[in-house]
Amino acid sequence: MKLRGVELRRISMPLVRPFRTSFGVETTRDILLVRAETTGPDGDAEGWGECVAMAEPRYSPEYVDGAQHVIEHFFLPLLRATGEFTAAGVAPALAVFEGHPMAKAAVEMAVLDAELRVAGVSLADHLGAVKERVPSGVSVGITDSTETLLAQVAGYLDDGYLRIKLKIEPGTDVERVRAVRQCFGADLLLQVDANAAYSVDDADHLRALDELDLLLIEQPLPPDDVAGHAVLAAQLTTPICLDESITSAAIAGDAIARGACSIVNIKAGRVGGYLEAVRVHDTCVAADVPVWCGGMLETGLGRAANLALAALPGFTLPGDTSASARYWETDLTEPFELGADGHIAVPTGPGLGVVPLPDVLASVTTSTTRWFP
Ligand code: NPQ
Ligand code: MG
Repeated sequence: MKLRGVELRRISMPLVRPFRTSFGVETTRDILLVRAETTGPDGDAEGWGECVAMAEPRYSPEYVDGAQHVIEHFFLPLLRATGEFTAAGVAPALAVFEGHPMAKAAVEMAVLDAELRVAGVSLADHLGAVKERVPSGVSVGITDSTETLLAQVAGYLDDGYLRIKLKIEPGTDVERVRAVRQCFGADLLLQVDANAAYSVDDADHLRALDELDLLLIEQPLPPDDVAGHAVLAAQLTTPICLDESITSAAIAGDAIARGACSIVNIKAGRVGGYLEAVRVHDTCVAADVPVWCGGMLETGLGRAANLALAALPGFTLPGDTSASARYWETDLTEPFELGADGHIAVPTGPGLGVVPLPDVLASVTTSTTRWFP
């Protein structure tokens, strides 16, 4: 196929409640959408991509203005010069540029959506999904008090979420997690995410989490500290799961081989796209390492794609693939809802299987940049 044109659209979406992590608080998502208009022997199409980069470079070095800039000034000119290409060819073509996985992932997602719409194939089928519904977990932000945390967890369990993930930071960590465990009992599927807030010197402190029977502790140490995670893993009985550290299938294989993690969180944006995310999955499955699908507070577009990914066979733990209402009063697409069994249906239509609702899209758009012709 060839690109006919591209629209880069920025939208502003208020969260239903502020989301606080060890690295900061977010109340409104400023999101970059990519709409790719393609043409090929089987017809014209358009596809949507969502860039998961945050407004500020805190979770990773990427940020939304930077992502838009690198797409406009480097990625799209290169793809235009390439002429004919396929969705599978996007990542190899863009590999001449270092880094910027979230920006690359957004472009690949848009092109892949267009390609699959022409082919009449769902993203789930294309990626190798084996499930029609996936179990849903929820990520709970850091709160001002233990009481507020317990009330929020109770609300999410009431909604039907099957697994709770608590964001943690030094100072309140063990006490808050213990309170949740005591309040909701031994059967609650519970895990924590530190977003790199600790150092390997905190091993003795983090060992207090071992008696709380957690599914995993996610990314306790900085992204580059694979060696530190291996040291920590040897000192804790709680399994270590890596998020920020895992930037490719090769790095996932390396982290596993070094004993740095026994579970992997997969986010397509962090690894440069859904096609690389499948390769991360395959690497983990080959090493007998369970995976689950992370989340980046996506709109219904990214949510649809995450559900497709989470339906692959190696995703044996509930993901952060929450319902639209966890984050949005009004989602950009038809909302994803949690079934009575705590599962969400994987979209079945061609491509992502969803599109932005025109009225919602118009009302949240803050800028639109058209790219050639
Ligand atoms: C994580 N997500 O697993 C991330 C981090 C995260 C669902 O816990 C705005 C946009 C705020 C993306 C805060 C979840 C965010 C964000 C946290 C991602 O580490
Ligand atoms: Mg995380």
